[in-house]
Parts: sequence; C-alpha cells; structure tokens
Amino acid sequence: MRPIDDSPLSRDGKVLILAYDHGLEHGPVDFEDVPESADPERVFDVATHPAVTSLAVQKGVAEAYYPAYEEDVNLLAKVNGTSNLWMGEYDSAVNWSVEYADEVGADSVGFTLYGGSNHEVEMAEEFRDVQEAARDHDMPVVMWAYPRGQGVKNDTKSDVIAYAARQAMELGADIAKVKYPGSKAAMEHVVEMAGPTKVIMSGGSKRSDREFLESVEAVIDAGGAGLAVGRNIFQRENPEYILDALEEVIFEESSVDTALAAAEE
Ligand code: FBP
Repeated sequence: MRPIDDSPLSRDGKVLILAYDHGLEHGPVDFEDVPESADPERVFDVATHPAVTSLAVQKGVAEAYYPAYEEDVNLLAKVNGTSNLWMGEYDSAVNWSVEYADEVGADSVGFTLYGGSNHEVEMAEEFRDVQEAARDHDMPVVMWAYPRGQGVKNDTKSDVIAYAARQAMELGADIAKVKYPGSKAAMEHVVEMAGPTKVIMSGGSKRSDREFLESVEAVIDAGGAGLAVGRNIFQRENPEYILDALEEVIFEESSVDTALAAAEE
C-alpha cells in the first residue's frame, strides 16, 4: 500500500477527484444538459477549484489540454476505458501505459476493474501490470471497483460493493472507488472490508444538491475518504457552487446545512 496522504491525490487525507472521461464512457449525451461541458477547457478551469485534488481524464484529453494546466491541476491518468458503443461482456481497453502517463505529467493512475465479468481474469492481470508500474513511478493507484457482468446479479447491493472494495485492497489499489451502498452503516462495512485501502464514492447520475451532499456526508461519517465525481459537477450550470459545498462537507466535515449556507455566501 502506498500512503496517499503525502500525494497530490489528497488534501489532509481526503480526496475529491473530478472525473471527466464521460465523453468516452457514455458519449456526447452526458454533455447535452450543459453544452459547454463538452469543452475540456471549461472542465480543466473547474478543476482549478481548491476543493479538487485531481482531475481524471483519458489520454487524448490529457495530451491536448494538460500542458496549459500543469501548474494548477493534479492529473489522474485514467488508463483504461471503453465506449458505450461496445455491446459485449463488460471489459475495458488499456489506452495508455503508466510510463507514458508519467511523461504526460500524471500524478496518479486510475483503472476500472469489472469484477464478475467474463473478462475479470484478463482485467486483473492488466491491473497487475499497471499497479506495479505505478509503484515504479511512485504514483498512487485508484481502482474504479465496479462489479458488473454475467457473474453479478445486482451491482448496487451493499455486500457486492463491500466485495468490490475488498478486491481492490487485495489487488493492491491505494483507493477503491465504489458506488454508494445506500446507507452510512453499509458504507462503514465497505470501509472496514477495504482495510488500509481508502474508499471513495462514485458520484453517479445527477441528483439534487441536498440529496447528493447527504450521500457524501454519509460517506465521510462512515470513514470514507471522499469522492470521485463527474456528472454531479459538470452537468450543473454553476459547478463552483457545488464544489464550495463539497469542500465544506469533505474537508471541514460540515453538515449539509452548513455547507449549503457557506456556498451561498
Ligand atoms: P460520475 O460521477 O458522473 O458517475 O463519474 C464517475 C465515473 O466513474 C466516471 O469516471 C465514469 O465515466 C462514469 O462514472 C461511469 O459511469 P457508469 O459506468 O456508472 O455509467
């Protein structure tokens, strides 16, 4: 395990990754509500908010935009990823090497593992290569731990999410990014199963400010380290407002009411 507390991925041991790989994973449909969000430059600008500890992007976006933001944004290289055009069993192509991500300026790497997919074995072997290369380059590793595929009946069940966090820990991830298991108590179990691996919540589809912040508050109360979030930031007309509120909930451990009041100021 590589401690993340001294890494660019975290601030005071807490994590807020702004995820922006949706153009690949979901396609342009994710940019329809806020058309400006299709412009990576706008999202890089949002990532300069002090609450954001890292921006997760794919290779092409990093190559084109990161040189102008190196001073102001920490880069998480999302090294695998697949489009929604693909209709086979869950799998994800490795699109750039850790060595190349380092050259582009990445501070950390991210990798999706679909536990339960018919491709789990190959994906775990690919993860081994990425995790060991990341150790060589002193970069922390975030696993998008998403059980999916023929072996998984319900990927939102809390015991499945706890298994995903445990799998991330056993395979050597420093951070496990998991779906919210539905309650603070369920999240406590997930955090316990992950042992020394930090657990962060996946943002999911866009929700109301209060509903979203309450889930983040429950994660922090349960011992989670924070959040990796995309749509609940860039699909808002005012991403800075929700980032101000998230900064309160994650880093100050404020209540949702206090956070919303602070964001209004
Ligand atoms: P969101 O906060 O928008 O859910 O983003 C987090 C993320 O993991 C992205 O990195 C990824 O593109 C997306 O979710 C995948 O979502 P899903 O596989 O659930 O459709």
